[in-house]
Amino acid sequence: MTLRESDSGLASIAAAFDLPGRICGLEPLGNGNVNDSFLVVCEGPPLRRFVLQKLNRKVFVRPELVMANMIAIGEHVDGRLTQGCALLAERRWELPRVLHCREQGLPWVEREGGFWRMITFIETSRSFDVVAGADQAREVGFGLGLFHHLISDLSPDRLADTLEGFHVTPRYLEHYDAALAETPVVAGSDVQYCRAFIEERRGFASVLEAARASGHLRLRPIHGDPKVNNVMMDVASGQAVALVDLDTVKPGLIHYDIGDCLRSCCNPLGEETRDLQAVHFDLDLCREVLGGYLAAASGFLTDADYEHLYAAIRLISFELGLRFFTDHLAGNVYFRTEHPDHNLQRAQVQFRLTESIEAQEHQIHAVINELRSAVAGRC
Ligand code: GN1
Ligand code: MG
Repeated sequence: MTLRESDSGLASIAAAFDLPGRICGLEPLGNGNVNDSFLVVCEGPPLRRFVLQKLNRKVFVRPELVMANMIAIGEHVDGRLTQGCALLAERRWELPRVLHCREQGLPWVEREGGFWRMITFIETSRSFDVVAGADQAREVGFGLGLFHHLISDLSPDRLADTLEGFHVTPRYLEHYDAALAETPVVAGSDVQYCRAFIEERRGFASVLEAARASGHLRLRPIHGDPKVNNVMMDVASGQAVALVDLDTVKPGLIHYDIGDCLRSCCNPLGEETRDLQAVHFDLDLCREVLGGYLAAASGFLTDADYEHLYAAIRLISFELGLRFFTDHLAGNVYFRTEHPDHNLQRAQVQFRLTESIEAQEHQIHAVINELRSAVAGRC
């Protein structure tokens, strides 16, 4: 891998961090919708890889707090791992490490208004945009469960709320109403479908926030974005080895995470598909993801947590569709897009997925109850 001339600006930002060797490779990484990511390779032996990211300051208005959360989580998990964890007896588990800047010693670099950070790459691992099968689905669920388990004793007060309103569905409805009020009337059956879809589910949007307000569900530390491609899988064993993309770590409801993981894993066509009619929620994958999750996380789940699982799965799919559709109305200002109707297409994928979830409500409840009984039987 060689460093191209055009990357010299990037290379100088990368070189400001305390890397272990000369940079010999730098290329775009992944397909995030919000931040810019690059893979940085350092000369060896052995070759070492890192991830350079430019945080989107419109989304993360206090990026230094994002870094503080990331460091707090890392220190907490390190402490837990030092004490030993039975779930990790036969598996590797890592967190991306934050590198500091050589000169100021800060865990970030600011250049021309940009906020940059460098973290370690999880070696000999890879991620997938769609789940490849039952075993992998179980591993993704286990990875999220393990992540939650390892931070379940970290007080949410130790984390900053870096994205106020993130996953608070009624807030997204308010944004939607505001965007709609500003939008000239648009004809078009796709837009009409989305508008009608949202209207029919307005009342449901507050289900998790109402449970939080009444004390049924409580705030805990969450990942915030545990979609399938944020779970790194060991290349050799296929086991989950890390959750990455820790920008959205903050206090929240673990139901946001569980719902997000399931809406992502159980959509076999992926969130970018154009084949709207074929979008569906795969119940078998749901059983695997939730089974994997509970194998690691059942120890801290309450009855109320179980009782809100179905609502979480339905809500987070709906919410992501609502977010994409609102951004479409607002002129694609939040999510990165490749064509003008990209967010409209993504919204419809999530709404189709929500419909499929609703059509399988009884079966999903049955899976939850079956897994819950199995957990109770093991206790
Ligand atoms: C955004 O940028 P990325 O892909 O990691 C978004 C998530 C959405 C996701 C949908 C901070 O994540 O909430 O689920 O797109 N992140 C933020 O692909 O809004
Ligand atoms: Mg993310």
